[in-house]
Amino acid sequence: MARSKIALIGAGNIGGTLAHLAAAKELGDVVLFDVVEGVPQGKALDLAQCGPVEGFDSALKGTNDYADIAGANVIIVTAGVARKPGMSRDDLLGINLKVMKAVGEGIKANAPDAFVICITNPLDAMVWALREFSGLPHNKVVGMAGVLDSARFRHFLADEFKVSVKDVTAFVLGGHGDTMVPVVEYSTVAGIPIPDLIKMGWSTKERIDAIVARTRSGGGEIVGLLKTGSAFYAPATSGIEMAEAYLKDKKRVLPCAVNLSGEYGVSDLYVGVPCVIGAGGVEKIVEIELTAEAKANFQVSVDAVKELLTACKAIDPTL
Ligand code: TXD
Repeated sequence: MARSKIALIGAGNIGGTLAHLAAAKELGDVVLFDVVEGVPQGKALDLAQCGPVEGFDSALKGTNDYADIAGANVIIVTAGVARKPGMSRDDLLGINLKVMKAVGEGIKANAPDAFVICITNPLDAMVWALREFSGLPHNKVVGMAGVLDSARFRHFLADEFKVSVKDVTAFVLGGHGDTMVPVVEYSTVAGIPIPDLIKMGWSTKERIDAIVARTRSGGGEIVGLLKTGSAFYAPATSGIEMAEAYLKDKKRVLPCAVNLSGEYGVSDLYVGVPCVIGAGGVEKIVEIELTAEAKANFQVSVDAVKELLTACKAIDPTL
């Protein structure tokens, strides 16, 4: 059977890490695309030279030509500009919208059958715009944010409870970052919901609230430390988890930015909710009954995404 092909649009910090992870896990052959000449070629060659040491046979190619993404099974998009300190995700809107147009057209012309994962910020607006520009079916275009936000939440919770990260599950909804909605009632340690753990004296409501706040600003905390860019290891590994779910038809239940058509009372908007990812792309959207508090927070998130889409439409009237 032929190997799968994974095209990575954007060969920056996340793109390079994605390429390494995809090759090391032998998910398929990797094409690294960027508009900057030399960078994708250099990174691909450097990473290919990891092969003999790490023992992978995935082929890696760097390119500046969209024709090279033809036949890709999965495309992960990180192209654009990353946040600098003091810059909000929304400042990125104008610049990255133009990038999504170029990328969407490149995908439409060369790899319309791919499963597309968008990572570029502001995520919920960019994945929507990328879907519009590419014209692909909604179930084949998703955004990565929830896997990362819940990984951050799980890391902090495992640290708080002094248990393995493996036993911590987290349920998050809504937009990326500031407006994400962690649902503590559905977040557990080995099936025990957080409110029960608080009753058991494992933590306090105040400490959990502080963890929620730290998770929401988790991206900003890293930007503040790095100063020259934003997080890339955990965002890349989160994108790979989604790609793997599709390529291996794993039917993983993952929080992803997906297009809603009436679920949670929302239509024609990409926002983060749990969904089943398998060979059919987004195979099912998981709709749970929310507490009044979660519902109100989710609405804040939805309104923030709507505002971004209005801004996108003002910048590009073809949308
Ligand atoms: O959870 C999430 N979704 C995120 C999102 C978590 C962390 C970072 N997130 C966002 O991902 C971040 O705000 C950025 O918008 C993207 C990519 O972050 P990365 O850290 O990889 O940024 P880099 O290193 O600046 O890489 C971006 C690359 C760079 O090599 C540019 O030359 C290239 O994108 N670029 C393009 N490639 C292709 N086509 C076009 N038009 C283009 N423009 C720039």
